[in-house]
Amino acid sequence: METKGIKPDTSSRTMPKLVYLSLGSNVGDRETQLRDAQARLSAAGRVVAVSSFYETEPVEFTQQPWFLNCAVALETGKTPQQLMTAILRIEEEMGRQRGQKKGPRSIDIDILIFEDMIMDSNELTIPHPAMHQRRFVLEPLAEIAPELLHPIFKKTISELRDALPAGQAVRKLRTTRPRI
Ligand code: PH2
Ligand code: MG
Ligand code: MG
Repeated sequence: METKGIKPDTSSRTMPKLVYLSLGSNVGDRETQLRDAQARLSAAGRVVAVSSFYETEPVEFTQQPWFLNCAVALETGKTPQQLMTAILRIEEEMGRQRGQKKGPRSIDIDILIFEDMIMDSNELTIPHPAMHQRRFVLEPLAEIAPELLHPIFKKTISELRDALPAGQAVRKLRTTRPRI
């Protein structure tokens, strides 16, 4: 077969991937911790979009303080496993204590979507298995990526957000933060 002028793509291993993350905090100075996590994530790639901060009602484990949540778009050359390792390190460096499952935490960084990848291993499930049920995820994410397609449900983030049942209070914070 003739492949005139078309070179095989040998750069794919290092091509940056577009990844969406959810950040949350409900212990300590939540706003400072979200900003600190965003800054630390720049070491793992290029932060290309950041949502507003949202004050959110705790869900799933409800007997805990309200969270501050946001969404981040990150361009990274890392694999999902490498990114997860970097995230666990950031959480640890920021003093996260692991106690009650889904309970209070100074910082939580979750991988929501990694390009259009679908994977399910012991350590990592992508897309995040609960993201489509969580207003605290979909509302911030819809602010930076309303048309992004969920690779399994083939629905956009704003469609998933609009399909949520009523409940799960989420309030956008007045933005007083300096632009990064
Ligand atoms: N994280 C959880 C469980 N519940 N609720 C809100 N509002 N925000 C969170 O980030 C959150 C939660 C487990 O990671
Ligand atoms: Mg989480
Ligand atoms: Mg987590």
